[in-house]
Amino acid sequence: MRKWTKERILAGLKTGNEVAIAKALSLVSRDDSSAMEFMLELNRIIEQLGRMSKVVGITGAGGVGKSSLLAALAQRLLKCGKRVAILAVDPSSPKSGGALLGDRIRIQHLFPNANLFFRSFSTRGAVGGINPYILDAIYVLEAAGFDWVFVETVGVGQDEIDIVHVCDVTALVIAPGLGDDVQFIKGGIMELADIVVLNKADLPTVASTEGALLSYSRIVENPPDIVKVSAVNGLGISKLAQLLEEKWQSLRDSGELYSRRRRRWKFQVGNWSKYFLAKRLSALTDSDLEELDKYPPRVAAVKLFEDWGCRLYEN
Ligand SMILES: Nc1nc2c(ncn2[C@@H]2O[C@H](COP(=O)(O)OP(=O)(O)O)[C@@H](O)[C@H]2O)c(=O)[nH]1
Ligand SMILES: [Mg+2]
Repeated sequence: MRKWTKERILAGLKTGNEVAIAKALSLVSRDDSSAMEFMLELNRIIEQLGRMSKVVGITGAGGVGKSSLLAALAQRLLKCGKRVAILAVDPSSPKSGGALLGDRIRIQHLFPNANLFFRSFSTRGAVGGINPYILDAIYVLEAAGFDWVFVETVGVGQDEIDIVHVCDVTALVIAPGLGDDVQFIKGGIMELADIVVLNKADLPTVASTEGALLSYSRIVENPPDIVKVSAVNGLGISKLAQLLEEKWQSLRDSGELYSRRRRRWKFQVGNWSKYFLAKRLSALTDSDLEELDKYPPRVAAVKLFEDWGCRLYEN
């Protein structure tokens, strides 16, 4: 068997080879300088081949049907000849332990399919909601030429907000029977989402959730588009696909896509910086700190930064 050299991985990525994608993902997840060189190669591919994926965040409470919806949506897009990648983010809390399994199971029937890629990520080790490696995974998938990259996150606190900084377009999924007020108002995501997807429209109880949603959207300054779907019977799925496409195109045409991507870049730089700082701090030993323990904590912290060659105050 031929060895998967860096050159072979890059060549495979250009053609969307599945093994090459998996190898590239494990390469970028290495916490060393080889990952950085590889990121630069990815950047070159993205620029040379003019690759740009439509990156869509799918968020919402556990059980609203995000994974089922993504399976239906992926099926629809694959039928139109599109290449689709799904990244499922697992908040790795014991409470939502089943979420990951559900994510994979709901997409399983669409495999094998060379145009579909699925990977789950843990948020463990992340500083703030989004694991920085997920950001690099999006890079890999973009270089691999996927038309659509979906990022599914279970809405737990900060994740919901952070997803907005990671994706081009964000859709909030809600469903009847999960406590309407909580779903709409929590964390202000309703104001941040581009599209609100009301799933499980096949259930009779959808009417009251729809009513609550409409009256809530009237009091929001920039109300999102609302689309009613059913992941189980397919109602509204093609309309949702169309809406996502239109939303993305209109963001690109207005230039907003580029400002969002700029914000995303800045967010990612910040996220990585926090990661590196946390890593460096946790590597400090008691003897490293010995010299500093005569100072009050804030002064000690400033001195620590000075030791690292970073002056926080002018004088
Ligand atoms: N009736 C109905 N049930 C659905 C629909 N979509 C998902 N479900 C069910 O809702 C449950 C949670 O779905 P899942 O996709 O795992 O939700 P997630 O946690 O948001 O990813 C499962 O039992 C699904 O079968 C739908 O459109 N209608
Ligand atoms: Mg799920």
